[in-house]
Amino acid sequence: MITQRGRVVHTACPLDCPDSCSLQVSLEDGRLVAIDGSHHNPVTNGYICAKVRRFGDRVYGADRIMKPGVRIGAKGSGAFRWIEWEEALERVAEAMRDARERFGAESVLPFYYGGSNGLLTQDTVDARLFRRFGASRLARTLCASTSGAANEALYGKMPSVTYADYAHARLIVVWGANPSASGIHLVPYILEAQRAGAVLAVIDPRSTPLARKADVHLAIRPGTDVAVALAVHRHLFEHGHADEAFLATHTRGADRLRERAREWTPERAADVAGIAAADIERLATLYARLSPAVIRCGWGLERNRNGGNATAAILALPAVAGKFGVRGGGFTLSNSASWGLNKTWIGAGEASTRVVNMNQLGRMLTGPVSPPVKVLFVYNCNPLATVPHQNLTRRGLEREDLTTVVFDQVMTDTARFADIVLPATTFIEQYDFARAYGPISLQLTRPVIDAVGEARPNVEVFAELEARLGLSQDGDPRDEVEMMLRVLDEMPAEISGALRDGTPAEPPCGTAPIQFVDVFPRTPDRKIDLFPEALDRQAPLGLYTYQPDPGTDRRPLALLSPSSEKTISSSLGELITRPASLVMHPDDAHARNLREGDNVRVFNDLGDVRCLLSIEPTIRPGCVSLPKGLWSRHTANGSTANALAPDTLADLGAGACFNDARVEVEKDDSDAAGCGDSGSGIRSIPAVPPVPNRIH
Ligand SMILES: Nc1nc2c(c(=O)[nH]1)N[C@H]1C(S)=C(S)[C@@H](COP(=O)(O)OP(=O)(O)OC[C@H]3O[C@@H](n4cnc5c(=O)[nH]c(N)nc54)[C@H](O)[C@@H]3O)O[C@H]1N2
Ligand SMILES: Nc1nc2c(c(=O)[nH]1)N[C@H]1C(S)=C(S)[C@@H](COP(=O)(O)OP(=O)(O)OC[C@H]3O[C@@H](n4cnc5c(=O)[nH]c(N)nc54)[C@H](O)[C@@H]3O)O[C@H]1N2
Ligand code: SF4
Ligand SMILES: [Mo]
Repeated sequence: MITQRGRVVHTACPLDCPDSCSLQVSLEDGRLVAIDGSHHNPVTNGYICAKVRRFGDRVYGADRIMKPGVRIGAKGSGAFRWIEWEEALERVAEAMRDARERFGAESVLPFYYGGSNGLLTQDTVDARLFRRFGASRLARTLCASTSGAANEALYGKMPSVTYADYAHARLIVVWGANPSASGIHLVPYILEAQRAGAVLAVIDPRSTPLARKADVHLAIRPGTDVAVALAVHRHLFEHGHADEAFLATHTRGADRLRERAREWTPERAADVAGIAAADIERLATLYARLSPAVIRCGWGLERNRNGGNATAAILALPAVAGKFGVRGGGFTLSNSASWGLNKTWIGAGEASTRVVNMNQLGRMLTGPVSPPVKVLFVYNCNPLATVPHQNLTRRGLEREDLTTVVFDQVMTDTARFADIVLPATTFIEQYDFARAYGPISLQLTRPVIDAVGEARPNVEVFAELEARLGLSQDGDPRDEVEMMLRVLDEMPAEISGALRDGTPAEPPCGTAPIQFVDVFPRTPDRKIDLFPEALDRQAPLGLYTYQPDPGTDRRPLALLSPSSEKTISSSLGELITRPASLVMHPDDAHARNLREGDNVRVFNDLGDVRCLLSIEPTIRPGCVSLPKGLWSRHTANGSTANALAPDTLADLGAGACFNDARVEVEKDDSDAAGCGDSGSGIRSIPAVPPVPNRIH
């Protein structure tokens, strides 16, 4: 027993959220009774989001998987016979051996993403196992792949401005991010700066809480950011606001960027983006005039065909305008690379096997591919809820000749399709390292309660499988504690020393680096590459170009599916009891004769979603929105936004294009309307009177 009666213990949150809060957990008789923020991490400042305050409802909830199971009903029915770990692991090992024998080791596909964003629960023993086995490799492109490619090419992922430094800015530009839901600890620093006179600009098709507080809100058409950013560049170059001395000393490729920006007059960009030219000029003028100026570049804008170009054009702005070198100036994207930690030591070199793009899982499972996928091993991920083209993914998961293993904490939509389910521990039952990607912090998280049911940590399950498959080697860390210590040992001593002592660790760049004072581009020549040739060749039309709206299936409305305050991706979705509502602008509702609370069908050629309607002026006309991370139980037909998202790939980094979904909406008069019985065996949610379901 780790715990005793009535204690408060400290740990951290490793979920896929930029903030990585420090937590204090109250325990009684070894049970979690409350969870809240602590002051260990100054950015957490004693408070956390409402969803993790409810984390106990996941840990002890009705959806928790308590024991390994083997499927007894139809695929997707969620009916299992509960078995012992011994039998479950042997079945998994046998399926992997059998697939290797008959189709080659690449017929096994590990599938994992953001469930456990920590350094221990991913890319350690799991990677070692699948590399040694020779499984197909996964291109982890579901998120941040597109923006990461741009950041890597321009800046070599130079560390970003951290949250606290926003208080020093005179101009804050929040571009395609909604921190009020997706990184709440940034918000107080923005408000503090505003109180001190800073100007706030927000570029977002939705009127997010910060957009409503902003001095300038550009409610652009989704996917048009590159045009707007280039118009700002044009203004800087043509009105003498480009920092020519900085450009000459610290950058390459400025002339080519200048050339590409030339054609983007404010009028042309405004026409493409569906806003007023004067608003673009206002943004450009403010950006030229005010310093320190910081841009919070989010992930909303990367999720479309222009995402790579857009991110590159936005990230290039502080270089052209000369915004670096002062506290509160520069840009923020992801800070996950700030620690410079790698996993070259895990005991298995990078394999050279086939690479599968995770955004096209459905194609991979249903298409003619060689070898076919015979074993799909899902962990840290809920692909049926989170990857594009849901109907194709579902069809793949229904394949009778596919063995699907799902290793998760709760009975997710994907787990219901498993042939074998394995119960996983949560972050309060296991060790991990929580690395923030907004602020710069790294914390050791530790088991504060005993594992619930028969749940086991990733590290132990993958090590067990290795042993069964004859892939263990002498000296391999085997159990969780050994592996945790090994991760510590492989860190620079200053970092691991602090973590061992339970004090905050600092990376070499410090926790609040000033760009171009404390940190510099990590490109080979330490210059910013404003026109990376490789990217110019990679992007279908070249770098700093705009591809018009594909009008997927010629549908008129752009469907966004941004993060909501209720879930982290689909994690904790089991705790949402209300049916989902589509948010639509009053003009669009009026044009379709739709009313608040109507049952609607949102559709395109890929699928349809039957849900409720919420009419709100908080979204620009021509756009509609459903929350990211819904479960099948939240809609009347079991489909979510992902059923409408194309599995095409973004211009850079082969990233997902969730926000390229184009849809039409009509009133739903079918029998299924208003009831949560999805036909996929999910318990039904009766139609409830609609409430405005604000998802900001
Ligand atoms: N509560 C909560 N927090 C989370 C998450 C969560 O699911 N829930 N997810 C975490 C993860 S995995 C990530 S990656 C981050 C993502 O966090 P964010 O960077 O905030 O990304 P999104 O929530 O996808 O979208 C942000 C905003 O982009 C807008 N947007 C959509 N398309 C466009 C466009 O083309 N241009 C512009 N300018 N704006 C656009 C949306 O309206 C939305 O308000 O949040 C993390 N934090
Ligand atoms: N429509 C739409 N879809 C999107 C997006 C969007 O903007 N729109 N955004 C995308 C983004 S930003 C992201 S990051 C992806 C995320 O997509 P996913 O990686 O699928 O993330 P989650 O939905 O959080 O699912 C993670 C699962 O891992 C499980 N898990 C957590 N910890 C552990 C552990 O220690 N061990 C094991 N075995 N399992 C664990 C959780 O219970 C959860 O079921 O979704 C993407 N999907
Ligand atoms: S999800 Fe984000 S805000 Fe919530 S506790 Fe975890 S790190 Fe903090
Ligand atoms: Mo993400």
